[in-house]
Amino acid sequence: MIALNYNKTFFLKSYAKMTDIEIKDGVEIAFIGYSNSGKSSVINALTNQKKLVRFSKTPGRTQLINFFEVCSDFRMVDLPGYGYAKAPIFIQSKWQKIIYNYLKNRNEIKVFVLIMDIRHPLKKLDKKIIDIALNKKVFILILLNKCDKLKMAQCQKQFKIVYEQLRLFLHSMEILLFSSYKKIGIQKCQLILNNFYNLYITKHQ
Ligand SMILES: Nc1nc2c(ncn2[C@@H]2O[C@H](COP(=O)(O)OP(=O)(O)O)[C@@H](O)[C@H]2O)c(=O)[nH]1
Ligand SMILES: [Mg+2]
Repeated sequence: MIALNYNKTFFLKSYAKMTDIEIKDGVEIAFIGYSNSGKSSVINALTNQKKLVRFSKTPGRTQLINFFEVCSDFRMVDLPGYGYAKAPIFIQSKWQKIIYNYLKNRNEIKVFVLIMDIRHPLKKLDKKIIDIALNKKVFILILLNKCDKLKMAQCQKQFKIVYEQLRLFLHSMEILLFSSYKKIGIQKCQLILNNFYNLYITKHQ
């Protein structure tokens, strides 16, 4: 069992369109969520780096598909956030299409990491992402991020709400309390991703 060294992650390349992506094979982990849910902060926390993924106070700024390499066969992909209310509708729907297209058609994706603000879980577009993953039979790792914002009892209550709503699908997903600020859930998340890497290399050696 190989443990990945997440600290060595580096920025690989950005793409505006799926058809431009020339990277192939290996394991890809797609980071998905509403803009401002904390995708960039989560990737920075997982890789123990402060500025690997630029994040700004202006949500919705990431408008590219950004690839980060953990090792030669394992990449993290930061997708544009969906549902940025201040962006014009046509821009929103354009980006939604790019995200859906990438998630549906990219075979390298082995895990969807769906990031939600623990205070507002399972919004409309989150459910759509879950549908795509279930149809594709891809594992979903749900991170209830910003759990530092709530007391433990409230965190558990929110966890239970999400757990109950997804009860039928728990065979292909895992739900974790997470905080990129307080570094909660990082190790568990890394272990789960390590498993997918090991599955891949066992099949391909
Ligand atoms: N309290 C708290 N705030 C967070 C956490 N993760 C991200 N944030 C904040 O949420 C905002 C959006 O984060 P960002 O990573 O840019 O989200 P993205 O738009 O999904 O990439 C920023 O102001 C972050 O500082 C967390 O775990 N706890
Ligand atoms: Mg971001």
